[in-house]
Amino acid sequence: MFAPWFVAAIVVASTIVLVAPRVALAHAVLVSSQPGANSTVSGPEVAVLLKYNSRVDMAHSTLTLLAPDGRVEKVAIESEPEPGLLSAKLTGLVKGAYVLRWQVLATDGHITRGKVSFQVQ
Ligand SMILES: [Cu+2]
Repeated sequence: MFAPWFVAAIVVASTIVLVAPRVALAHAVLVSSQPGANSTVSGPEVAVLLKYNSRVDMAHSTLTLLAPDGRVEKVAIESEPEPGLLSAKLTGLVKGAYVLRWQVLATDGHITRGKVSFQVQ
């Protein structure tokens, strides 16, 4: 049969193959948000909090807001209260459907994008 060192080498190699892709996939995924996806909030001021599963680079992350009238405007990221949490403030929102689009750079160098749709009543 196989020598113990050979079996050990196979185990180590398999472990590396199984673990490596997970490390490579450690880019930022949105865990939760405020406003929540498809939620209804009150305007005209809406506080935004985006929580990611990993640390993000605030300076290389962007937010844009698609308004009910079709206008798209850039939203300034105010702060990162804790690693992986971005905060911003939306002002002057009228009643209607909005889409907040986000793009963040994770510390693994990967950019991820997504959107949060919500209604202002
Ligand atoms: Cu990644």
